[in-house]
Amino acid sequence: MPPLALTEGVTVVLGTQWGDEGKGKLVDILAANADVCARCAGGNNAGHTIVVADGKNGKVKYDFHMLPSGLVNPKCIGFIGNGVVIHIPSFFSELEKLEAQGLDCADRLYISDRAQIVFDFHQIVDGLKEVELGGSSIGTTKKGIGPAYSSKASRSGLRVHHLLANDGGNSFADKFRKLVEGRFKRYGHFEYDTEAEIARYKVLAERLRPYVVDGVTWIHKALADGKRILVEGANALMLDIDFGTYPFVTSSSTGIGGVITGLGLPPKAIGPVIGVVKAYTTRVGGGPFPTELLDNIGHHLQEVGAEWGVTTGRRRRCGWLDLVVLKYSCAINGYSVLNLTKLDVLDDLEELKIAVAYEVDGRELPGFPADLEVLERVKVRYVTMPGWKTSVANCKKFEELPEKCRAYVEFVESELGVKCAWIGVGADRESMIVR
Ligand code: 2SA
Ligand code: GDP
Ligand code: MG
Repeated sequence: MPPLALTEGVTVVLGTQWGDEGKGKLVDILAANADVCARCAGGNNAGHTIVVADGKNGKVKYDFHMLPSGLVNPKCIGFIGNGVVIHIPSFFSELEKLEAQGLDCADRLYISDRAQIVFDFHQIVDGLKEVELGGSSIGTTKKGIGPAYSSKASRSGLRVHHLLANDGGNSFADKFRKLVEGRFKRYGHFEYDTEAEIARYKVLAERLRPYVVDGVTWIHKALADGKRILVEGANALMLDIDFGTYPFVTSSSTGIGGVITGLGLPPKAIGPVIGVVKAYTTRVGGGPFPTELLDNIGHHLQEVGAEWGVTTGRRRRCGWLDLVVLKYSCAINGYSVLNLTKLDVLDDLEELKIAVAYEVDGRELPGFPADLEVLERVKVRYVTMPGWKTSVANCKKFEELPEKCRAYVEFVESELGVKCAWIGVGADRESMIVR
């Protein structure tokens, strides 16, 4: 596949580590050749920043949370699949903010009728659960993601089609009251005006109606019409509900499985799967992080990489690149190619370490362990490589990168057995080496 020419069918972009690898930027670049950009999982916990030239020697920065980042491209249609949990007021405020920045996208956005709704009470419960967990809290974004997926899994959640039922909102109101009542029983009577919410959602339903489609029919028509569909993963594999560092994970399937269930696509429809790898590692929120750097180097990566959460503004924890994580991620998601990002952030470092194995009691582990108690005890084995100590920001071709920098990239490629087809050397759209 020539790296920038999307073929007809489905191309997938997924996060390989703990998120914020720069998926949004790649999605934006690929969306220039996509007809549809789809979200399949997560909600407005995600944060994707895109930086583009404004045509007047300046830059515009767009932040996406629930809407697909491909919308920056005026011809690309946005689709929110059934696997997404949608907080409707936030959907409209995100849309309004983008429109205020001059991005007209309201008339090219569709939402699956099977998507689950996140309500304000889910967000309240998210906060209450975190308080209950005390010192072992997850560090969620408090966007109600976990509680909304809990409602879904316990079969009491409300979906978009429930909100739009043709009975004057009566069946929605009944189900909604039961759902809230259940939360009161579990968490005590928190401040929440159920009847006022029902009235608010009656109005929101009519605002939302024009965007809603039968999601399965819609995506299959797009496929049958030969459209190029780009799927934008949210969060990343190490935050996956099954494969991540459970319970320090989000509540959706963030890997390739979530693409299939979150859009209603058969496996045979899936084309290239692109893994986005940050040249070091970051994680936001609680949970284990074997290569975390709590010293000056960690601080340097945080500052130079501007590692702040796009949704919550929280400081992201930083550490060395971890090939144990990446091999695990490659095995599960089966990446066809990789996009290595933020290589420029490593420019000034004297030397660089890359984790190549985990050992417990002197024995190498065969893979990434499921048990966090084991993970807490691992001794990380590193290889050390010399830094290149020069800026790569203006490099346009792989050959222009300093030799030591190329050696870093080639080591990652040879260990993972997957090519880095794109290499990010800056936040702008143009700062991307294509091989
Ligand atoms: P949640 O809110 O239930 O999904 O949180 C559960 C864990 O998942 C992590 N998580 C994230 N990690 C990285 N980036 C995310 N998006 C934002 C961003 C995060 C932000 O792009 O910067 O602004 O803080 C994201 N969303 C969820 C979360 O930290 C918990 O560890
Ligand atoms: P996502 O959640 O994977 O889409 O990533 P985020 O947008 O949350 O975080 C990635 C951040 O890094 C954003 O602020 C991007 O603008 C920025 N970024 C992306 N690629 C590069 C790169 O190659 N170099 C630098 N310096 N910044 C980048
Ligand atoms: Mg992000």
